[in-house]
Amino acid sequence: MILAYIGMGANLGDARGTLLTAARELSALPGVASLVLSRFYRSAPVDSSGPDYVNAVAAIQTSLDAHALLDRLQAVENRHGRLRPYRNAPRTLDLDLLLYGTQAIADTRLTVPHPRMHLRAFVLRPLADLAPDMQLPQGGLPQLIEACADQALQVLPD
Ligand code: A4P
Ligand code: MG
Repeated sequence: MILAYIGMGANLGDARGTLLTAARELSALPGVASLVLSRFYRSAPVDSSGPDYVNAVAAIQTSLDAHALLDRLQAVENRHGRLRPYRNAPRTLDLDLLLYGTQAIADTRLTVPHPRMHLRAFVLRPLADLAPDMQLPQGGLPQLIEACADQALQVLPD
């Protein structure tokens, strides 16, 4: 089993409801043994447009290899009506593979660790809910969060 972290985001439709449903769908996938979800955060779009985003991170234990997991993530995105009209377009659901164990992957389909995760509080703050002591290649989470441009994140109540 590999411990993988999935970044979840949405800014169209019932964003929070979609993230909750998607988390349930991920936990029910064959090859996914457990799922723990962070708190939900609201933030303004970063390098993107449209309504505010809701973001969260899920930690899963999985026997799927990284590319098979990406296939499943994209299938869940598509089931929730994800369209890709242009780069960073508003979206009903975005599921990014942030970390897959300690593996570094760089091929035409997949870059892991996710190349922009260390720059984004909307990823790092929910990640810190699940793994406060985690070290990324660029540093620890508290220092990285402090250096992020997107500081105005709001924790959504349960
Ligand atoms: N791909 C490569 N590596 C990965 C990976 N680690 N995880 C490839 C997932 N996919 C990966 O992804 C495009 C291609 O990236 C895929 O076909 C896959 O083979 P996509 O999901 O179609 O497009 P995307 O999500 O727009 O791209 P990307 O690069 O993930 O976007 P970002 O950089 O994550 O930005 N602001 C707020 N507040 N909250 C957000 O959630 N999200 C974005 C998306 C911008 N601004 C935001 C938010
Ligand atoms: Mg994506």
